[in-house]
Amino acid sequence: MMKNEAGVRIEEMLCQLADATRIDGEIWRAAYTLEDKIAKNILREWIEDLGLEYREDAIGNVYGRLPGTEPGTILTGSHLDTVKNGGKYDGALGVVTGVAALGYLKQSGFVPKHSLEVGGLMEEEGSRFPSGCQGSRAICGTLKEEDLEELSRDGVTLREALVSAGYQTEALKNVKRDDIRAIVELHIEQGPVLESEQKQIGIVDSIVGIVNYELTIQGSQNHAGTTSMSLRHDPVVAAAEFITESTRQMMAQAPSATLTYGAIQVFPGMQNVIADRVNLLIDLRDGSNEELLQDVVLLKRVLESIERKGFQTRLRQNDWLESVRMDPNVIRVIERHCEERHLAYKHMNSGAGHDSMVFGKHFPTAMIFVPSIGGISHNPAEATAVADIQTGFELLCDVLKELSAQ
Ligand code: HGY
Ligand code: MN
Ligand code: MN
Ligand code: MN
Repeated sequence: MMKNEAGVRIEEMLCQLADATRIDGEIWRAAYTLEDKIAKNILREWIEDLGLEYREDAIGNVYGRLPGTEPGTILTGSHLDTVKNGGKYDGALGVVTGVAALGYLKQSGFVPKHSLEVGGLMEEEGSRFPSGCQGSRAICGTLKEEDLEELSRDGVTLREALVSAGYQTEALKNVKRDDIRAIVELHIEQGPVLESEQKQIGIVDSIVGIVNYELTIQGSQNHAGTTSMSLRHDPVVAAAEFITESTRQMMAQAPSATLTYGAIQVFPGMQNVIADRVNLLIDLRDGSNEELLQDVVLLKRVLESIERKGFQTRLRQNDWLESVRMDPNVIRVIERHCEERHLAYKHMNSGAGHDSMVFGKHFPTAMIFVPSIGGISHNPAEATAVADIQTGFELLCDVLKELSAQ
């Protein structure tokens, strides 16, 4: 057998998926777009070629299934969507490795007691709409009928996007699962810890809490040349002050928090116009829900200081995902197989969000991380060594076999 045969094949599959879904040279597989459809067609071909059962649900999650002899399902996989100008591995590695693992187990004659399934999940990133994890929320039954209207961006609601992509929104209630016994999601670490400590595997103990806001700071639109500096009400200056002051205070008072202003829009957006308003997208995270609540208080205090200077503001919460601990039994299974394979592994917390943070509230769930080269993610330069992919694949096969027999 060729060295790292599965790892090499998985890397090829990831390249195929990325190459087929590039727009203007960048990977951006947003939910319910042509790129999403292309990715699903490729996935379907792989799944069927491996002799697994293919299925798609009404929110657009796709599944490959290796049927078991008894009821109940062990789910692996991850998300199929990517951020704008994203990489090949975030999400896709878990999906593709899951397909490869189930294909390998089937070919080796393994018949699971409880069915094994790999899922390619919808819209984890918020790639299209203001909040993420729509596929996993629907599986858990927490995506509500009204969310289909409430979630909208650029004038398109989630329902409209679903309908235009050919999905039957009335079947949404059938997406909820009650057959899942355990979930294991394999993912790239997206940080530098495993590489710098020369570990092959990360076992995730918990995932951070995340709050996402959209903030509008309203100023007074006017002429750039005739309005003196002391008389203008420039929301761009207020936004700059808000960003620097909140960042400074957060670093000083909440060292474990991460605060990101990933998108700034200025309206109407011309060099000779003092802006009418500025929109900011805010991502705030912390290890525990208590800490996150305190961080929000800090953020709102800084915002009040901007309001006192005469700016009206509107803070809209797009998402609140609580931090969650992974399941101790699934963790133990992963750990035992790491020991058996003599792998260098490490328990760690995830600063990135995952479908597993939604699943973790409903099903026994845990995650396997593999190293990210240079700790880079949400970037086209994202990469993981083939040898590490191979290790992740082998460990995932072991873990799925054991979980399916429990
Ligand atoms: O935003 C996140 O942490 C993840 O990559 N969805
Ligand atoms: Mn991501
Ligand atoms: Mn991801
Ligand atoms: Mn003029």
